[in-house]
Amino acid sequence: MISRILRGREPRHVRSRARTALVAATVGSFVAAGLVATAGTADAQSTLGAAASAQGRYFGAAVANNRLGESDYVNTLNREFNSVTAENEMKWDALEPSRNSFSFGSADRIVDHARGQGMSVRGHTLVWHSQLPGWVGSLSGDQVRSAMNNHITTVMQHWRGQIHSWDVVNEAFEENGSRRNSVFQRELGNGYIEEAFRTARAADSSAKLCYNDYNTDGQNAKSDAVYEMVRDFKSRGVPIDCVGFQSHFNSNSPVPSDYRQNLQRFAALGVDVQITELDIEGSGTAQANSYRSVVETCLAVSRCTGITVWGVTDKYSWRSAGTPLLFDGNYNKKPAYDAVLSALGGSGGGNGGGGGGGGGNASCTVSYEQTDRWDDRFNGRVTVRAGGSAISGWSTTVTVQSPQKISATWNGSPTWDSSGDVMTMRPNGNASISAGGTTSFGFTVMANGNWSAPTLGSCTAS
Ligand code: 9MR
Repeated sequence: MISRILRGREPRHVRSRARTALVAATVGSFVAAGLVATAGTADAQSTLGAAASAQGRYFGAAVANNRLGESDYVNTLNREFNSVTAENEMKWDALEPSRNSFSFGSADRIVDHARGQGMSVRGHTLVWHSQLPGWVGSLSGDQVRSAMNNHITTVMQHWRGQIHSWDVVNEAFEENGSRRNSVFQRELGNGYIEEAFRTARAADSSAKLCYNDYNTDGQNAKSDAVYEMVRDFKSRGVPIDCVGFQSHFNSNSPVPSDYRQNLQRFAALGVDVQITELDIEGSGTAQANSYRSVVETCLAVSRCTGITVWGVTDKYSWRSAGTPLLFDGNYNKKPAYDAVLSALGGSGGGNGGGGGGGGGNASCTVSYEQTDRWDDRFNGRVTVRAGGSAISGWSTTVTVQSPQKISATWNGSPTWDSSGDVMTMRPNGNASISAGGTTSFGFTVMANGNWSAPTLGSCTAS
């Protein structure tokens, strides 16, 4: 199964793929950006995920476990998106309905589906006043503290290494910038947010830790208060890595004119910014233009690492009547879809049904995740995803940093440059991938003291 390539020190032992997969479920981490090293082809990409990936971003959707049996839903999700958020299944009421009794089944199904498709996962959300089971509200003082910390720790450890970013605290501020009067605020005081972030870092150090809120997209009293909190956290070394801007827009709450400046001022504090729950009520050209401006905003802010839309189809949106998403109720691409794809530098088949997207051009993208780690080495997996057309061959490069050495590979046929640091990987068997489909290969890196993630070159398809 494993083709061993002798480069530098040998691993003490090389595990089987099955064993590796098992271990990967419990350990492992995404790389620095919390997600992936990605690269596109020179050709325009024909899906949202591939086009975003070519820009170094992810493009995700909120999904509901109970829709995963609907083929149009799943096909659209699998084809277009490369990150998912559980719309409700990772909330406190779903995961811990009674004290210290956890129920992971529905959320596990979403995570398993995503990972099986080579998609990454955003975690939403650990500490929130809403969708909070009644038993939490009836606790007081240190009981709230221990319940909060136990919830964060148990949930994050359950998916340790599998979630690129977690919304650790959600919606903790009022519109005027004061703290929301939640059970956490009442019983624990201002320090609860800091405590939640510290607990989260200890539970899964591979996840990016985000604060997430709505109506913070432009500069206002609420976003000023969040900004001040993040500034304070960064100055005192409280672990925070990202701020999520939900970006639920409609005619009363349009895309703000200072959206970019606002995201930029947060990024300047040294955190990533993410657009986490995007939807824009409306239709036609007006809606398309608003979506375009959101994508352009993210692309203009180098630390804007990805966009998640709050659902796949208008049919199941929480604001269904406002038709706020990129696919209509029949999974047709809307003008907003075309605007987003083109703003991401992609091009596709224009409006149309849930077919395979555009095409003709062979293209692929690659993404990396660490799946395992030992004292002296780690395993990586690269997922190769075909664009909107089936491909019959692919290649990509994996570059490690000296003194790292790749000591084993599997599911691919490698060649090496003279330094031994750059591995070009090609298929070693059936090279075909269907449109939007994936394959993966793996390798072991002897760290030799350097634990940085390898970088990927662009994916070349034929
Ligand atoms: O989309 C979610 C909807 O299905 C739930 O009924 C609702 C319950 O509060 O939560 C919605 O998602 C919210 C998200 O978790 C946090 N930001 C606001 C979202 C829209 O209400």
